[in-house]
Amino acid sequence: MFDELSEKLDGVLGRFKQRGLLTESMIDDGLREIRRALLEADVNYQLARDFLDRVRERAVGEQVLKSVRPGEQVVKIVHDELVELLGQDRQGLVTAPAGPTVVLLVGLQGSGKTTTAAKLARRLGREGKKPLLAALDVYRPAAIDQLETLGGQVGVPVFSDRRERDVARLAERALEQARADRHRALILDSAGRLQIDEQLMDELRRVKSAVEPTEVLLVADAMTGQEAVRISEGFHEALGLTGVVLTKLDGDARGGAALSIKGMTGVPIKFVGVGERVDALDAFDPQRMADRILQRGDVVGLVERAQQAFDVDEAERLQKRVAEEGKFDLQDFLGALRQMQKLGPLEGLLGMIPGMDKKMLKNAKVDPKRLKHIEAIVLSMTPQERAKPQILNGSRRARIARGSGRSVQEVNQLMKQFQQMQKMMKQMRKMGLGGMMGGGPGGGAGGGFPGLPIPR
Ligand SMILES: Nc1nc2c(ncn2[C@@H]2O[C@H](COP(=O)(O)OP(=O)(O)OP(=O)(O)O)[C@@H](O)[C@H]2O)c(=O)[nH]1
Ligand SMILES: [Mg+2]
Repeated sequence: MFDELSEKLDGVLGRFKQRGLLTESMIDDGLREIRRALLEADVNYQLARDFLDRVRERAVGEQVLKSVRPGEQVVKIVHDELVELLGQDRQGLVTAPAGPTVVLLVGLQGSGKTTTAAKLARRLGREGKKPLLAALDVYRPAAIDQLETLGGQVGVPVFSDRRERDVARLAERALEQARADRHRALILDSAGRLQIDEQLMDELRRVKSAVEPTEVLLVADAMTGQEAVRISEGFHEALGLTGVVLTKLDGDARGGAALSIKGMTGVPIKFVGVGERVDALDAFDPQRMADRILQRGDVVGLVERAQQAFDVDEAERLQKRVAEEGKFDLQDFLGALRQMQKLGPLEGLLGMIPGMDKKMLKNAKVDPKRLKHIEAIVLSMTPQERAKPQILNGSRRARIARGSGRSVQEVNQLMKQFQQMQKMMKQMRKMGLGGMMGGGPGGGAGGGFPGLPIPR
């Protein structure tokens, strides 16, 4: 989502870094470019101006101009100010001191409330909070069905009553149920409207006073850009929000909303939705987001995603082979693909690694539908072939194609993909990521997926 902004900032800051000396006018030229990049990313105008004023003040002061590596100092200042703009500290969910933590999700139609409810429930479930979901969208029966389906997917019960019309009463009863069953979290999925209207706000206010939620989270669609900021302001004024969940950050929104919400409303972004799947919810961390925008790589995010999805035993086995024995064969390839499948889009994941080549990522993408075919192909090989892919000549490939019911072309394509991944593994090891992340030669104890972090 921040690709364009990221690239532009990288360009300007890269030029700063190359210079031995900086003058005030050089800084001004650079800042003008940064300003343009921010505005193109749809950042609020006033915010962008204040941001640059602060950067300039610090950059021309603070001995930066006289320092040995002024460019790097400027980069650091931009980074710090970006973190400041995004909200400084990571703001997690507040937990109720007694009784269940009640999270009320509000937002316009289609912003992602119901999906987010399920994602949050999954997250809280994993934290041992034994959550309960409740469907407050009484206007569309399909909305209740949707939540029930999602609840089933994440293994969280759903409270609903298709006959109850009074939403505040429904919320109260959900809370009673949560208390009775000793749930430590209750997530209320409310109905959306096409736009902010008094009736919607009134209903939500009544829900709010009925159950006194610990958190009132606005679910806002990042794709709507500055509109998301305006909506946040409206909901905040009417309800007093405690946080924002910004969804669809995986789309091609320009990122202005993410960069403006905290600054414009004072309400922190707590989570971001990064996909349709129930595991595609990340805690929002200003520090990490700034790192990503400045292409410093979201290594921590990577660790967290990996932690949630990896089969640790399999990862350790792979890690050991690649790092210690320098081996990576087709069997490993298959294992790696299966792991990556669980992690969601490979591209998004690897994009978090600093220095990853974007073009290489595109080539390395795993199409979920192809995994089955790939499995069939690899399983049609002899153990020797899997271990030594270089022996796969034309006639062997033809046999494998027949055996797996795939075309020779597909077998060839697979081999190409395999070689790319092999190359990628080498590259990641070269960058020292294997070692840094608990594997790799001299990387100390620990196992991880080749090049990817596996915290223990
Ligand atoms: N790509 C992507 N899609 C998302 C994300 N969050 C939600 N969606 C999709 O957005 C659409 C709407 O999501 P819902 O959760 O039904 O939205 P809602 O706010 O509950 O909608 P209403 O109940 O009609 O107001 C669905 O197709 C979701 O899969 C996200 O983070 N990324
Ligand atoms: Mg909904």
